[in-house]
Amino acid sequence: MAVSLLAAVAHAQSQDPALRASLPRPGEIASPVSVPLDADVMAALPREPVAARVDGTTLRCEGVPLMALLRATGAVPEGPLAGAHLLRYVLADARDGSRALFSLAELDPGTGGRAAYVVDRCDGRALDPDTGPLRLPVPGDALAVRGVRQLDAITVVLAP
Ligand SMILES: Nc1nc2c(c(=O)[nH]1)N[C@H]1C(S)=C(S)[C@@H](COP(=O)(O)O)O[C@H]1N2
Ligand SMILES: [Mo]
Repeated sequence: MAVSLLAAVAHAQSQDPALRASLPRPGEIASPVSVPLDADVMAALPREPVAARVDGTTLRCEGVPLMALLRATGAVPEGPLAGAHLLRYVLADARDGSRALFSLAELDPGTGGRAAYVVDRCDGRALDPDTGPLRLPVPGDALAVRGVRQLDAITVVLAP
């Protein structure tokens, strides 16, 4: 009885970073982590509508929340982030060499809560080859400078 209770508590603590006796340290976190962006991965995640302003016009897009993608691919653990996870950042690279950066703390609903999305459709159609096939709108940003078109790679890096 006591043993199974202890096991249950240990299991719960291992699932919830806020309850861990020691927070994740840099040495325990892989870096860099490359996040797969193939259609199979995208298709397995719940899709959401996204309205993003770009230079005065509003794009009506649909796709998957970046945080859900990061969690589903194992790049980021479930639950509120803590410890060295808050020292990690997400790099988004485009085919034209454009790049954008987001801290995990900025994206995590438990801290900054800034939503970013990986979308493959806007205004009712697949993105054209110059813009897509994937784009990364960030509706809360005042300017669309991080709204990377031609999204090519997502990498999660632990700050040195
Ligand atoms: N790959 C890539 N994405 C990019 C940029 C860029 O130069 N390259 N410019 C950004 C800026 S500054 C703006 S305002 C918007 C413009 O998006 P639009 O071409 O759909 O109008 O794309 C953003 N995403
Ligand atoms: Mo811009």
